[in-house]
Amino acid sequence: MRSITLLGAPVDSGKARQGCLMGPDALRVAGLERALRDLGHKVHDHGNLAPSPKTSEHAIHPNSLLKNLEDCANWVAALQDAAFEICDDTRTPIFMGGDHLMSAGTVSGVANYAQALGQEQFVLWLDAHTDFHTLSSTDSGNLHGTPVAFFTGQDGFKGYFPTPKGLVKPENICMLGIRSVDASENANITETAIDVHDMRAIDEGGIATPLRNFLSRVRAANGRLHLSFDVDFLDPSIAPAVGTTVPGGATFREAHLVMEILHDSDLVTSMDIAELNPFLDERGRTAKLIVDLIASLFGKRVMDRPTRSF
Ligand code: 5AB
Ligand code: MN
Ligand code: MN
Ligand code: MN
Repeated sequence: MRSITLLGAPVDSGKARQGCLMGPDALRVAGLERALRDLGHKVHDHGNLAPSPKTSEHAIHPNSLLKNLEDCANWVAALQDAAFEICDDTRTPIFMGGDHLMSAGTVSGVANYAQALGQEQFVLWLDAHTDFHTLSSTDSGNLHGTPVAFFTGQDGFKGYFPTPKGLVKPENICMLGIRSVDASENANITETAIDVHDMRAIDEGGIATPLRNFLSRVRAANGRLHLSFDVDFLDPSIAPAVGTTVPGGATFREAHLVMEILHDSDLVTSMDIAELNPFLDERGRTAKLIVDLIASLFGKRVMDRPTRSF
């Protein structure tokens, strides 16, 4: 049994297309709290967070394409403090997004907490995209494409975004599901030790092996593990409620398998659900699938026995 805290992060500033602000409520309506309680967990919903108040002055960035820079910075400020505050050894926070800009705040916040405990922070990044743009490299100006660069401490955020209070080492990050990487992101990310598994690799070798290898590293380091789940990790045929659909994503079973293995590992200490845009959903099916995947992560299984013990 776990104590789970839900926190809504209705971030909608990280891109032009609106709708992710309804994400937390769609997850509530789809029965997230109920599904977790039915599995025997204690759940407390903290409602939705708001961004930090606007300040009268903010810096203008030379990249004129950047969208909603000040709003994004205010969200990151609020989320990194809220994530740090909500962290607790006995509770597992689920941050309900919101677009993926949210993770610049949630991950730096949980990493700050890990640092306070003297533990290493690890991140499992499930996404079609690497989200490794800096404020200068993005050519869409959509800041939901920047969180990983932010929380790994890449240059160029200083003076525009708040200073990250916690950082994650690139070698502590594993990405699965990747299938859309911009040229500049590709050039920058290959310079780092981030462990990127694209869909080509997953097609050939399966999704379980790289995940298990990563989890062994987390366990060996006695690390804390944050799961950042971008809904576009999933194939758009099963999860249409995202703005940035990319064909060739994770299947229903691949996604459940990831969650089941994570559950058996008992290593996940916090998670994000990002990019759910209920305005684009079909009768709530994406929100319901996400609730079902979270239920797998928290112990729902086909038969009442672990498939493989860790
Ligand atoms: B998401 C793209 N690389 O920078 C860009 O959905 C897409 O949080 C970013 O992963 C996608 O605009 C951000 C083309
Ligand atoms: Mn993303
Ligand atoms: Mn994505
Ligand atoms: Mn997206």
